[in-house]
Amino acid sequence: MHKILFMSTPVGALSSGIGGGVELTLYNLIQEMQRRGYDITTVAPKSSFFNNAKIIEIEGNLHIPAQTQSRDISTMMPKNSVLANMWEYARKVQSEYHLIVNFAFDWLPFYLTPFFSTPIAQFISMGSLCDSLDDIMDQTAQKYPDNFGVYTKSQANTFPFSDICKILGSGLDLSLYEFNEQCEQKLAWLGRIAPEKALEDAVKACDITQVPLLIFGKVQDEKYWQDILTKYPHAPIDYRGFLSTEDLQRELRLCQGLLMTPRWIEAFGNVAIEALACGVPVIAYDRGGPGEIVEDGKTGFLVTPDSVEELVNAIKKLPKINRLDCRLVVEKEYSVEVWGDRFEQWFQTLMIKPSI
Ligand code: HBI
Repeated sequence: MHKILFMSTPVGALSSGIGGGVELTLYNLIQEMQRRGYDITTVAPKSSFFNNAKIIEIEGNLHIPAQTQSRDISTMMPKNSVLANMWEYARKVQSEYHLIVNFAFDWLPFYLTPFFSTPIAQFISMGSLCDSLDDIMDQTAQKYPDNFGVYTKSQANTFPFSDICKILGSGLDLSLYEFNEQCEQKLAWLGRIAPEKALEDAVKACDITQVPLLIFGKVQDEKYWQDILTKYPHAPIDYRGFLSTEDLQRELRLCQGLLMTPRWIEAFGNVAIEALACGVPVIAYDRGGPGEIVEDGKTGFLVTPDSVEELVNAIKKLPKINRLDCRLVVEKEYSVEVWGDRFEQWFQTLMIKPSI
């Protein structure tokens, strides 16, 4: 039985929503690899929880989300760092595992990699954000060129080691998402409510069109959220909170379309395939992962980044999209089976072969 150790992000407990897309990626990958007969253990900050998963909860102080810092920031370690404690645990138990997989977008795991005897696969969950992190990632990639996996080519292209990255895409357990042919006259926005996700553009577009906007996700930056409410007091918005996948898709599938307004190079944009899985077309800024996922005119519309005017024009064209095409594309490209094959092949090339 192959035993693999997943090392989570240090910014928040799993299922808190603070970890954003990497939480969904971790959950789906654990389920899919367990289904394929792998023994998966996940190391994560205390209070982490996932259904049907073995979680080792580690004490310690959370790390600052990298996207809130400037590019030239020096690497900082909080007192009693949960990340340092997670990797101290990994060091102790490493000989029990055939592979370790790092999901943290932080300096320490990359620096520690050569000190470990068990191979470490590096899954990079965002585009380049910080010079010191780019530097240690590049140094590690030069030593272990087969060990770097990313979501998309546009994400890989933000790093100096883009040519050695394995492009793995993403996947969903489609049985959790119900296709809906009919829809109501309302739009959705889904994600961490923080400046890099530019929710304000979606709210402005709905203020102009007066099409109701359902907002799903965790408020990560309270001041940013309050500023939006103050600036657009008459926008038809309805904040639905951070919902479970089951509750989210029940409301999302009734929407006419999803607006994706990333200000940064979104590494993938799991929310895009969650919407498409429900038959909901996606209107997205043509940058990063969404630019590779949305097929313009077929599963939604790609618009000039940061153009609210083009968002408004695309909203009017949504009825032209055949909602079944959205579901069919996800079944073909983004099922956990297709995605799981890519991850399993990558892991197989890296892991210690278990002794017979
Ligand atoms: N910031 N420092 C740090 N470490 C992470 O692992 C991290 C992060 N910010 C965001 C984040 N992970 C996830 O939300 C994304 O990887 C999706």
